[in-house]
Amino acid sequence: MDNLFSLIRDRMPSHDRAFMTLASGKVYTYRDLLAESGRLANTLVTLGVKPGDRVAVQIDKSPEAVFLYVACLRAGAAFLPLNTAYTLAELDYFVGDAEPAVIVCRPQIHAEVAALGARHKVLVCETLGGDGKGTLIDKAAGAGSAFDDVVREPDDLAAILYTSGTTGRSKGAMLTHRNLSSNALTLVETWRFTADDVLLHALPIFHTHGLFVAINCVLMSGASMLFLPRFDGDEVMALLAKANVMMGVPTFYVRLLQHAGLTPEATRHMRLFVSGSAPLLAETHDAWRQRTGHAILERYGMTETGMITSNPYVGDRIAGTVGFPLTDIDVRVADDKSATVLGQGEVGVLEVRGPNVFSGYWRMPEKTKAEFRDDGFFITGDVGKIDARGYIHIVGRAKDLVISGGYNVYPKEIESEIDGLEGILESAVIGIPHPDFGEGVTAVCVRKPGATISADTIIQVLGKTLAKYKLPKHIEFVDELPRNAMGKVLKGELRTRLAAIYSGSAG
Ligand code: MCA
Ligand code: AMP
Repeated sequence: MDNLFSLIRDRMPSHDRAFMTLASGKVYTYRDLLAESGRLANTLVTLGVKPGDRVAVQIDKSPEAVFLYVACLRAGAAFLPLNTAYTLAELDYFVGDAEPAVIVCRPQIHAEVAALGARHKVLVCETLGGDGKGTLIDKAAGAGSAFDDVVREPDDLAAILYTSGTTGRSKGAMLTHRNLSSNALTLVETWRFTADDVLLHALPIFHTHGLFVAINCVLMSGASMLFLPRFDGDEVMALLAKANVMMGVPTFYVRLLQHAGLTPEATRHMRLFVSGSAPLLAETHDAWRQRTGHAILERYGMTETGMITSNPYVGDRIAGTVGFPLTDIDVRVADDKSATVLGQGEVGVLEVRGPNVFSGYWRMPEKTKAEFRDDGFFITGDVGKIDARGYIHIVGRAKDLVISGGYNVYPKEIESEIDGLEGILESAVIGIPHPDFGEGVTAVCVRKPGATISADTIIQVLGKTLAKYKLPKHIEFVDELPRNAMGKVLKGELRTRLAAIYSGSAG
């Protein structure tokens, strides 16, 4: 029985222990987790979900959303979480591509999502709100809490997480029970999680960081979490005393540093602060150490691979590095074009192999093949080097990608939308250093001769189809885009030219 949940069950502490505590003080025990996920698993089966079927969810963060994730594992379904910021236009693509058996959405957009689902022949559309109420929960209330977990092979699908491609549409990364369980076990050991830990959870739960890194570490160690609906600096500071571990994207740390209450006393009880999903600036690492006495542990991962490297739990956590490969994971640096493996200190693309690496992109065998070397290494698209002590440094990206507040934005997607607008000749989307989000999505646009289209109009139109976090924070109009002899837009030159536009901006 290699269902990830069977491992979790084997390691579960006394069922009376807390699994999740809310800011209100309400506690859900491991017994509640078993009962509620059992009810939901029975409900999924009644709705027609069979092992291997996809269950697509676009729902706000709530304890019930976590129970639904666990229910999918137990029922052998593939959990397919979607960012709540996605618009209906974006959702349409994911539903059409993944062909889920069931969609679970927020109650307020049920009519629209049900109609969208029906167009793709998805006939079951249930609701679940951030308050834990909805048609799915109504149905689960009448279901039994006992459920026989479905037997899964290690290579069976546990989840699909969509990740945008640099060209074309988003790709569904297929993650297996082995991928998730091996990574969770490794992280529990590396970061020394035990049943006595309390993780402050303020991340969204539709991406790898909040879902698999945070929640699976808690589940695999029988720990508990202080579960907040979203990141709010004041609330985090107020509740920090009740936790001993926190995971966050760099923006969390940047924002918390603005709190006068962030002192050595306020953080003395903390065992670990983890950062990832985007580069943590050395200055943030240093400022945090000065203010609290804690060295943030930076780690590195991807949707396709889970966590790949980590700074050490014991030993030097070096600012500006992402540490060492995790147990059983091989990392090497190779020349992007020739695939030649490079030596220590040489800069190239990072490649990774191990039980954590996904099984491929959903229904895209060609794209999958293109991202692997013949010997099984996955090409991350991140540019880095390995120093004399074995620490890995990420120095850039071979992929055209902007990471804003931990969310990935693919310039190509935004450029295509802008280029389709009346009055626009062409555009280039780039990331510029941003004091709050790390990188700010920035569009450089060339109008057609005589056109007067404004930045406000561009934002307004894009907002109809694109998630808000993808919208440019600034639009710059230029007469022409700089290009090299081959006609390729010189994005580096644009980045240099606009480097200072967000300096001093509060966020
Ligand atoms: C919100 N906005 C953003 C972002 N978030 N804009 C750009 N980038 C963002 N990340 C927009 C809002 O829609 C709003 O628009 C305006 O910015 C200000 O919102 P604000 O209230 O400041 O934002 P927030 O709600 O506080 O959110 C900021 C956040 C959030 C807390 C940093 O984005 C967040 O939780 N990020 C974490 C993402 C994450 O979990 N990534 C992990 C991916 P308007 O003013 O127009 O309404 S997993 C991964 O990357 C790999 C595997 C890994 O290694 O972990
Ligand atoms: P995603 O696949 O959306 O989860 O994003 C993964 C990407 O986030 C990686 O390929 C990196 O470019 C970036 N990333 C994650 N963690 C770090 C980190 N600690 N430092 C720099 N980049 C990171």
